[in-house]
Amino acid sequence: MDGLRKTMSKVTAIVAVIAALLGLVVGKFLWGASNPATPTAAQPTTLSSTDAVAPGQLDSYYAFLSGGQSGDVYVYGVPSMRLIKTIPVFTPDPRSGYGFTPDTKAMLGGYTWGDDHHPVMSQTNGTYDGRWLFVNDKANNRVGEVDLKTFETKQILNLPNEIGTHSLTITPDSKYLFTASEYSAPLNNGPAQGNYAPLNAYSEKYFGILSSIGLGSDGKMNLNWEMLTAPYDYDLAAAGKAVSDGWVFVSSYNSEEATTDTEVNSTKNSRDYVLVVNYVEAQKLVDAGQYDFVNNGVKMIDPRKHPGLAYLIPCGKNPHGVDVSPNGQWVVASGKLDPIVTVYDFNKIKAAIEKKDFQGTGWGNLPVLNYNDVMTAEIQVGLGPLHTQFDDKGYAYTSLFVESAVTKWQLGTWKVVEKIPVNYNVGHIAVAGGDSEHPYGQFLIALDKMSQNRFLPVGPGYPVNEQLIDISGSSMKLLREAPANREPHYAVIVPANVIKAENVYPVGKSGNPNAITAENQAKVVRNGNQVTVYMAAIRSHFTPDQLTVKQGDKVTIYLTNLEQQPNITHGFAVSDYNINVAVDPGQTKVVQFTADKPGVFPFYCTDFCSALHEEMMGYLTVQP
Ligand code: RUQ
Ligand code: CUA
Ligand code: CA
Repeated sequence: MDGLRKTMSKVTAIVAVIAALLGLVVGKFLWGASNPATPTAAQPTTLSSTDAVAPGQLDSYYAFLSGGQSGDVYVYGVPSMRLIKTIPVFTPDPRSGYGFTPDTKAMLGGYTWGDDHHPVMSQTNGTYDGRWLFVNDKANNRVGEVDLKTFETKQILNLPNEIGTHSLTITPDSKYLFTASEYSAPLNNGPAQGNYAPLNAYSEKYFGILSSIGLGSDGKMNLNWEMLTAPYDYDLAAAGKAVSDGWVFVSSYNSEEATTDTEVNSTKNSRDYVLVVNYVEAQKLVDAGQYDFVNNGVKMIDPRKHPGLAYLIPCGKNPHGVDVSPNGQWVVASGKLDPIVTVYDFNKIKAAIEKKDFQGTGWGNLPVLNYNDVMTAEIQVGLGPLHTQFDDKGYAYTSLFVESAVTKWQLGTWKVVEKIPVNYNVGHIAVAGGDSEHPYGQFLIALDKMSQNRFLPVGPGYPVNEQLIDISGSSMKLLREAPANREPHYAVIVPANVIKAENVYPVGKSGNPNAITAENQAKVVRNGNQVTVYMAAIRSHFTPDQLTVKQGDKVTIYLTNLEQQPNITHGFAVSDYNINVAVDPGQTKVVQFTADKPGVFPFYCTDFCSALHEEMMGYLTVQP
């Protein structure tokens, strides 16, 4: 036995040597190189409730979930509910180096978290097109944009006058995004301006803000204008579509203008309002230079001075979501404190505006439409309705927070057809394509704010629960569920073939002037105490792999991963210097630091890239 074992280990050793030699002869590129066939996305199929995605099979849909207080976007495969990727948007991410490199740090602007609520995807002709994903940050009043070719954050736009950027919606042509403030603030709010107004001046000096963001054909966001609104608290916004294209609808729950004990004081009125804004007219005004003033560099519109821009529609007490049906005709507001959703007919809204059929005026003399003239149905959906989504078969689905259920009802007949319990306290629900003019239906994810007896106990901080419901048949079926950390808030779900993800960054095509395209371009450039390194990473070494600098030198490393084989990411960490980045194939990233600690510091690859991954290292020598 012993003899056999020795012979076997000798054979193993010889095989290893041959393999190593082969690797050297063919080149260093061979290490760890296996080249699995490029995966192709599965086409959407109709699944029965028992269908699962077997190991080795691909999902048929992507779900993009806003990561709530994590400031990230989570990417799930549907129907497996497997988490495939976490995309950092508003929060630094040590795994990738996002927020640590100078460019991404500048993009984050000093903030180290965000509160993402509402993801929206770019659309073409009212259909999701898979180019970009946008998400709002309620905490720090920003909108982040993810490039869906690379699944990386490409832009963060600050909204200077908005406080509590909560809603986010996109027009069917992707020309505009709209967001509204959940909270109100005095103009010129903020420490830099020193303009302050006490809370007892709330009604006169505080304003809500509706922001219009223009989107270029290259996907670049620009802040077009901001509109003053009543100092209410705005929840969701929904851009019109088809017949209601050109309008945006915003729900507001604090028409009481409560500033203390809001829980009680904002629920005194029996009705609140949906704000209706004609954004085409507002844009024309701004294009003609007829905006009212500039605040923090933003063109501001005061709708009190321009009749025809904004209207108020009474709605149920403390509404939550407002949603527009795929054909654009039905505007649905959820009561939250009323067990009903209210359906308005946009054609009636338009007719009332044209006929000036108003029941009176509200904030700033804005016309208030006559509820009974524009309302088409009040549907008894159940307790605590929050959000409504639409499928491809003429049904709507409303989440019931208090009742912990999803109600299915029919457009046109306004009949409730079915209800399914969820676990529990559901916030948003997302139907595949449910925000667009062309929903895909088939799947609904209930984003439950809480879970009870669903997962192994993990201490007093409970996971939330994402539940996948099959809505393709005549009755809803719970397929599976996935716990998550606090708190995915809302989701966009699209068929897998809508997304055209890149496999690698093509070397030489990045347009980055600091990228190199071959190892022999690697170099170190010194200019006084500035040391600039153009470094290459390719299996399984860095070039150069010895860096000698003087204590106090400012070091900038442009690190290009020269790999063109998918999947081969290299990391770059420097011991004791608190530095790590991950560089994907063909990508160039910047590492910048002051060499303030003398000594010898290994740098090494942090991404397990090959059999010689550990050998992929070098030395930074800092001379005292
Ligand atoms: S909205 S959970 Cu205020 Cu996203 Cu409803
Ligand atoms: Cu490169 Cu590990
Ligand atoms: Ca209220």
